[in-house]
This record gives sequence, C-alpha cells and structure tokens, in this order.
Amino acid sequence: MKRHHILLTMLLAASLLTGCSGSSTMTVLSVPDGTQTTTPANPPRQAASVSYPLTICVGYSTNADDPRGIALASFQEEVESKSGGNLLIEIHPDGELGSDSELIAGMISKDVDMTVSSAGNYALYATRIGVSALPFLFEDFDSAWEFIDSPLMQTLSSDLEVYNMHVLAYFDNGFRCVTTSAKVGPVEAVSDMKGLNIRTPENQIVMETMSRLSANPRSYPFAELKAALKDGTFDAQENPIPVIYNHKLYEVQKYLSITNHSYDAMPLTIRQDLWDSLTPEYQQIISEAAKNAEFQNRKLVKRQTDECVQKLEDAGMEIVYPDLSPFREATTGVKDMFAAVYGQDLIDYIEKISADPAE
Ligand code: EAX
Repeated sequence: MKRHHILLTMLLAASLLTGCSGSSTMTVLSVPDGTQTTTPANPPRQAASVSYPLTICVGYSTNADDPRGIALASFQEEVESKSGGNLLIEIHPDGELGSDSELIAGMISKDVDMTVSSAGNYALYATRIGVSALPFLFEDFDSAWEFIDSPLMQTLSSDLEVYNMHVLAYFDNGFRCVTTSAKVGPVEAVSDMKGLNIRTPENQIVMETMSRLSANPRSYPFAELKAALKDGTFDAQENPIPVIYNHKLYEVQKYLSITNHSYDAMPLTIRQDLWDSLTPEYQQIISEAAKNAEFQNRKLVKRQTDECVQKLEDAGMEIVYPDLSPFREATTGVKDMFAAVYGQDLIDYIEKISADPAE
C-alpha cells in the first residue's frame, strides 16, 4: 500500500502544480499529436431532477454474450430487486444507442445514462485514464488489476467527472490480440504488420501502437466490424480473445496472433448529474451491484482468455505465437510520446507493479 501512497502524493502534488483536472481553472492538456484538449473549468455540478421509478439506460457496443453483457444483466437484476423496482435498468447492447465514441459523447450530452467502454476510448476526453492501454505495460491480469484497483486509479478516474461521468467500476476486456484474414496470412513477425489494413477502436493509444508497428490503422464502429471484415473493408482487427470468440470473428478471420499488445480496462460509468441526484441508499445499491458485476466480469474474462484459444482453434483459426520482443521494441515510442501527458513517474510506477506485483 505504501507504494500507492508515495505515487498518489506525487501525482496530486503534480496536479496542484500544473492545475490538472479538478482545478477550477481551464486546464490545457497538450496531447502528443499536437492537438490540444481542454478540460473545461469545473461547471457547477447540477444534479438531475429525477422521480421514481427511475429508468436508467445502459448502452454498449458488443453483444449480450460478451462478458460485459453478462455482467450488466447481473447488475440489472441486483439493482432492480434491491431497490424494490424503484430503479429500473434498461440495457441496449450491439451499439443500439451508438458506437463506443457516440456512447461516451452521449454521457456528456445526457442522451445516455450509463455505458462501459475501453479506457482508451474515454481518453479522448480524460487523457490520463488511457495510461493503462499503453503497449505491453502489463504482463498479466494480476498486475493490471493491482494498478486498476489502486487509489491512484481513483484519482485518474475523477478526471472524467468534469465530463459528467462517474466511474462505478472497472470491467475488463482482456489483452488485445491481432487477427488477420486468409488473404493476408498470419502475423508471425513485426514485418507482417507492414501496411496491414487493420481496424481499431477510436482509441489514440491503440492506433499509435499499430502505426509504430507500420500497420495502417483506421477506426471503425465495433458493431459493424464483422460485416466490414467479411466484405474485405478490413483485412485485420485487434481485440481480446473473449471478444473474438463471443462475436464469432473466427468466421471471417483465419489467423489469431497472440500479441497481447494492449491491456483493455473498461470503466463502467454513470452520468455524474444522475448519480448526484440519487439518494445515498440508491447510490449504495448501484455501487455494490457494479462492484459485484465487476467481480463476475473479470472472472469470466480471465477464464475465457484461458479457454477460448482452443475453442478458436477448434473453430478453424490458426493460432500463432510471435516472438514479442521486436513488437515491444517497435512500440516503446508510444510510452515516450505519452510520457509528457501522463508523467514519467506514473509510467515508471506502473512498470514497477508489472515487474513485481504485490503478493
Ligand atoms: O470490445 O471497439 C473495440 O474494439 C472494443 O474493444 C470494443 O469495446 C469491443
């Protein structure tokens, strides 16, 4: 725990010095590609006006078989029963309410009440929350969860509040791997990534990682991805093994290369103004249900990561285990690029966790 306190102090001190998010003035974060995002001065928080029974709409981009869909179904059951039907959870999978980036924008415009998406997708707004997606940052789930569950991550999560998002829990998507079509063949070495026509989420860190590997990344909504792979719009995509299996991407992709190039934490968020309007009792019901759903989600993602490689092979995919050292080497520049935003201390701290996770 001591480790967390030291860095938390450093980070908080740094944010006070640099007026990072949470200050009452406008903060300009110059993100590595030269564009600038501004953290708006904290508007006075205006709680929504609500009446009960209250329906809360949750939107997400994958199907209901995905571990996030299964966890949200449990969340719905627990919240509705514990609130005696005063809180109703309406779930919209498959991008019904929009793509990942549209869902997150919907939280700001108050068109969406809750969503769950990759941390790197939220980084379009709260840049620092994307740190966990840096390439090859975590070796395994335990070190990833040690960081994600640290008090430090709570500090980074609060960067979203100024964008009207309150983080309830951190679901898991797993470690992202590359798949390719029969047409282009397997990715067995970095050289096989050159010019690869690969789809990514609208996630700056993943796109930069693919670019550093000399691929040709383009973002595209997940709900339309399978059709785009089928018609040849893309030759490749990258997603964690559970996503590949639960969306039957083996029907349109021949090869799976176990690159584990980016850990994909997934903040489960609720509109801050809606959260602020809830009674302490209802906040507690939602918090507890979110943490129980998180536990279930992580267990399922870890299990499917272990079990589904064989299932994908049985379904006809060829599994490739490339030597990852050249991939790590080629992508170290992404960390350097973002160090300016995250602070080298934060990156060093996370790498230390990864090197020797707490027992
Ligand atoms: O898991 O768009 C993506 O590739 C994301 O990983 C999405 O949440 C599906």
